[in-house]
Amino acid sequence: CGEDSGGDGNGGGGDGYVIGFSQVGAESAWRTANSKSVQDAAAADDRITELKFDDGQQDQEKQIAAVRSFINQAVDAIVIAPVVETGWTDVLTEASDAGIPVVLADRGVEAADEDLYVTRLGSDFEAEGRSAGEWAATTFATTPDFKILELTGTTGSAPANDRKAGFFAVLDEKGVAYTLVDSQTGNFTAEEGKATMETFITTHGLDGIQLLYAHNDEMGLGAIQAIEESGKAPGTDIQIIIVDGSKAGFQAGVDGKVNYIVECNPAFGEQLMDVVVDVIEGGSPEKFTPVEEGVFGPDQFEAELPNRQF
Ligand code: GYE
Repeated sequence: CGEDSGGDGNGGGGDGYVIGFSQVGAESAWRTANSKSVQDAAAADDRITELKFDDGQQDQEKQIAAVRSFINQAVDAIVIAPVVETGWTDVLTEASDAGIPVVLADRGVEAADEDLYVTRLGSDFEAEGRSAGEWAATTFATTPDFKILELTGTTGSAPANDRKAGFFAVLDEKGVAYTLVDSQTGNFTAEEGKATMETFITTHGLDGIQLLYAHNDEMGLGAIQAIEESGKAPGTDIQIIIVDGSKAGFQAGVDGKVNYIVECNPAFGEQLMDVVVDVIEGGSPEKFTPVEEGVFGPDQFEAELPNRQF
C-alpha cells in the first residue's frame, strides 16, 4: 500500500491500508447512519490509514467517476454501495484489471457481474420483503377485496427490486387475493415519497385501500404527511408497512401511524472493515454476508424505540 494520500490517516502515514468508499448518497436516516458507521469504524481501526469517502448523490455516473479516481490513486481496496444493480461491468473490470479488490457494501449488482467483486456485506432485501409479505398475508387474510399501494425505492436498485419481489412472492405463495392498485417510485426520500403518495391519492383516492407498503421509512413518513393532508388517518384508514426502523419510523409506530416495521440494520462499519482487510490480505469470504435484523409489530414499538440507534 504505497501511497500516502495526506488524509486524516491515523496510521502515521502510509503504513496501513487506504480504502476508497463510493457511497450511494445521503437520501435517508439509514444512509446517514451507514456512512457514519463506516467512517467511524475506519477511523478507529489501526489497520486502516485512510478511508476516501465519496457521496454519489444517488447518481451512478458520479459513483463510476469516484471509483475510477480510486483506481487512479491505486487504493488497496474499493468499497461500493451501488445505487442501482446494472451498468457496473466496465468500471468493475477496470478495477479488476488494476488488481484492486472490490467489496460491495449494502446494495448488490446484477448476477452477471458476480465474478467482478469479492463479496457483498449487507441485508437480505428479499427476506425483508418476505417478512413484510408474511405480515400482510396474515393481517389481511380475510379481507374480501384486499387493495395495496406500493411506494418503491430507487428504480433499478437492489432493495427496491428485492423488497418488491419478496413481498409479492409470499402473497402469491399463500394464495392471498389482492389488487396492486398502483406501484410507483419515491426514490427512497421523504419528499418524493410524499409527492408520489399525493399522486396516488389524486388518482385513486384512499377509500377501500387497506395497505401502503413503503420500501423505506422516509417514503412512508412522507406518505403519512400526504395522507394526513388529505384528511385521512394513516395507520387506521390505511395501514402502513415501512422498512428500515429508524427512530422517526418507530415514533410513527408509537403514534399509531405505522403498523409494521421491517428492520434494516445500517451499522455494519466494523464488520465491513474486517471483511475489507481480510480481502486485501488474500482472504476469500463467502459471496454474501448478511447483516442481522428483525421485525416489529405494534406491541413492540414503544419498547423498541429507545433502542433505535439512528
Ligand atoms: O433501506 C433506504 C436507503 O440500500 C438498504 O437505502 C438500503 C436502503 C435503505 O435509502 O433507506
